[in-house]
Amino acid sequence: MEKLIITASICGAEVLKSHNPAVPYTVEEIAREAKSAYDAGASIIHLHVREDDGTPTQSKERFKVCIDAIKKICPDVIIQPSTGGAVGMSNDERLQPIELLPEMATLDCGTCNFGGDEIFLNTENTIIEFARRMAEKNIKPEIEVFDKGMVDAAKRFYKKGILSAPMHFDFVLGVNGGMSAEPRDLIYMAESIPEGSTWTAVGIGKAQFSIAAMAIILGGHVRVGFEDNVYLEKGVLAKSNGELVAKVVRLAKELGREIATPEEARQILSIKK
Ligand code: KMH
Ligand code: ZN
Repeated sequence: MEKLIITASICGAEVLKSHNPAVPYTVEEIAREAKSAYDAGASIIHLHVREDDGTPTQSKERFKVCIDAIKKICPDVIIQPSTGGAVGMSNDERLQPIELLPEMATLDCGTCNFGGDEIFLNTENTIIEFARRMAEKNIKPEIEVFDKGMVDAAKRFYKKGILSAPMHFDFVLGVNGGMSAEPRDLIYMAESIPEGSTWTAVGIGKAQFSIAAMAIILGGHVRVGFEDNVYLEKGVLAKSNGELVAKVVRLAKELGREIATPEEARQILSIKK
């Protein structure tokens, strides 16, 4: 089986220090968390950034400072900025980090209820605009899907030439308003994508490590991190993103998957620098 790519979602836009004091806000904290994940075996950092007080921002300047700080201590890691940002941000706000020409960025492929009155809005025109802007800049999209219909949307965009092969999907399972995180859900998603595509999976909250184990067995890749889950095990907060990544590395070892380096991840994902 292919080596396992581990993505660390170190920060997110919604999770707070009140959920786990190790959630990073400042540039130094973000760099520290990226390094802990990288040292533990992550080859991709899925990156959101914050103001020092924890407010989520998509500011190009803030992204640049954070990316530079991460690159200084993890020179070969793949940085994947979010273009999802936080609920309620405008498209222009959300797109700012792609101006920095990262190797990858997320492309959210549909709208999702996040609970209460919160709607993570991604109209078809938004998705098309984001996909085109990324393609112009040769940025590999990680197609984030919260539901099966979003996989079908990506396939339609591919047929229209808006997305190109090989596509790389991120199945985000267990989001409030999205698909659940049962074994059958992951199998259904993995069997729904076009041949030749790659995929990673993330289980939100308590589904983090069951989804990780299933992804390892099924030949997919894994995302873990504070954006998605702050616990190492029931009732025990993780002290760092590195602890979450290290747990995936242990699972992979037990299940016979080797861990991909950033360079190997680039090859697996067909990322051309
Ligand atoms: N924070 C969510 C509204 C992404 O990074 O592309 C969107 C999100 C998805 O996290
Ligand atoms: Zn994100």
